[in-house]
Amino acid sequence: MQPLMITAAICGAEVFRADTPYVPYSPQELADETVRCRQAGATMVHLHMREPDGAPSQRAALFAETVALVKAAGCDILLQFSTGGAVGMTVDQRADALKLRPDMATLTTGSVNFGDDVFLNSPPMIRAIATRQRQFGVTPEIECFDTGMVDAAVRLMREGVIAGPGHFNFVLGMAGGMGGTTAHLEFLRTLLPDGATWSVAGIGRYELPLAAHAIDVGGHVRVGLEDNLYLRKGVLARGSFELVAAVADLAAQAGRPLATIAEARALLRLP
Ligand code: KMH
Ligand code: ZN
Repeated sequence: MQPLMITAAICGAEVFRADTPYVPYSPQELADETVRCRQAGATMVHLHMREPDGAPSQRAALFAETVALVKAAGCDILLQFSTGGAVGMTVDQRADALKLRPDMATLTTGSVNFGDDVFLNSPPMIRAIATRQRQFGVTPEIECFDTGMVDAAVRLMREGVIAGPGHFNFVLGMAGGMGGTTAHLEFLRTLLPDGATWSVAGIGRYELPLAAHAIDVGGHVRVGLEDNLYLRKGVLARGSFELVAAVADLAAQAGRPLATIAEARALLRLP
C-alpha cells in the first residue's frame, strides 16, 4: 500500500469565528496552523485566504504572504491553493493566485448545490481554470462533490484539457452533494482512471470514519476545520492539527506509514 498522504484544509471559506474560535484568518495564523499540521503529520496544506474581518478572499498578496511565512518557519509541506474560493466569486478572482505557482491547486469539475447556494463550475469556467493551471505549471487536484464530476474529469483528460490519470479528492457528505458513506466512496473509486491517486474529505461527522476507511483501502485523506469542526461529538478541535493527529493515530494503528514530502511528490507526479 502507498504511504499515507494527509492534507490539512485549515480554514475554507465558510467557517467563521462564530462557529469556532480556532479557525485561522491572518497570514500569520494560517502559517502557524500549517506548521502545526505538518508537525502532526500533514503532507499538504489546502489554503483559502481571509480578509482581516474574516471575509473569504482569494487575493494573491495574502497567499504570497502566507507562503513566505510558512517557508520562513522552515516548514517543508506541499502547498495547494483553492481555486474554488467562495460561492459567487469570478474565475479571475478564484484563479489569480495561480501565478504564484503553488505545488497544486484544486479544480472542481462540475456544479453542485452548496447549502442554499450553488457552487458554480460551468464547462467554460472549468476549462478556463484548467488552462490557467497548465499555463503556470500547477498540478490540479480534481475535486468531486458528486459522481458526474469524476466522469467530467475523465472526459477532460480524453480531450487533453487536464493530464491523466490525475489525483482526485472526493468531498462527501455535504448537503447538496454526494452522501458520506463508505458505499458512496467505494462506488466513486470504481470510476477512476487506472493509476489515479485519490483522497477523501468527509464533511462533518463523516470526516473521521471516511478517513479510517481510506487508510484501510489504500487511499489518502483530507481533514481540517474547512470540513469539520469536531474532534468527537461535542468537542471542538482546537485547530486542524488535532484532526491531522487523529488521522495519524488511525494510520499508526492500521500499520500504514505516513508519506514523506518526497514520497508525496512522487505519488502525485509533481514536477
Ligand atoms: N468554498 C467552496 C465554495 C475548493 O477549495 O476548491 C469551494 C471549495 C472548493 O472550498
Ligand atoms: Zn477548499
